[in-house]
Amino acid sequence: MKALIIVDVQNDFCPGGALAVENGDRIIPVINSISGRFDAVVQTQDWHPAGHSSFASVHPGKKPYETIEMFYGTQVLWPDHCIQGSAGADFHPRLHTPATQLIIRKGFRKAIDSYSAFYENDKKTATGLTGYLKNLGIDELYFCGLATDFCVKWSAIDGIREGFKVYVIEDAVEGINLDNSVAKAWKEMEEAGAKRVRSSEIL
Ligand code: VGL
Ligand code: ZN
Repeated sequence: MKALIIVDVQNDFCPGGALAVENGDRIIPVINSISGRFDAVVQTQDWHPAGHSSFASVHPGKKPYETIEMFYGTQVLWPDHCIQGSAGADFHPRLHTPATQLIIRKGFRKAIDSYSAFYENDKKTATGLTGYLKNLGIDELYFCGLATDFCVKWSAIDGIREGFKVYVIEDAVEGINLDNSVAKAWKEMEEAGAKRVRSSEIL
């Protein structure tokens, strides 16, 4: 059984948003055209409290896209984005969501960022998504959404670690691309065992 995991298709990651991914909204009609073809559809929602530790604004002297060492490793610092309850945290209005069964919110603990749909960035604190999918008998995951080089990549690699067969839909993802990170992300995902597919190959 197949699940579609729609990662962070939120206003702040789309053009005009606080952490806009170039052409981030281009993928929305592609996702809308396939979301009815899965046994389950899950969305993730980046959901930060104000003053979250991943925001450059809370680290004196730091600017967005610089990095900092956190207790769990190196963290890229971001502009303030996807603040709980804000319009920027809402799903993009053109994303059709009737097939969505479950919304996994992440990044709501102030001291730790969370890119993956499965684990926070400490790689220990689970979201519960593995249990949900396994209980439904899902064994194949198809990833789409934003951003290729952060939340999609971490989710896809964790999906493989959790024992699923993982596909990443290349025309239904877009990346932030810091220092060639989109090309690096594809390499890491494919080396981990993810398969790159196009939306037209999904029946
Ligand atoms: C994301 C940076 C910060 C993402 C979320 O959805 O890829 N990137 N928060
Ligand atoms: Zn975030």
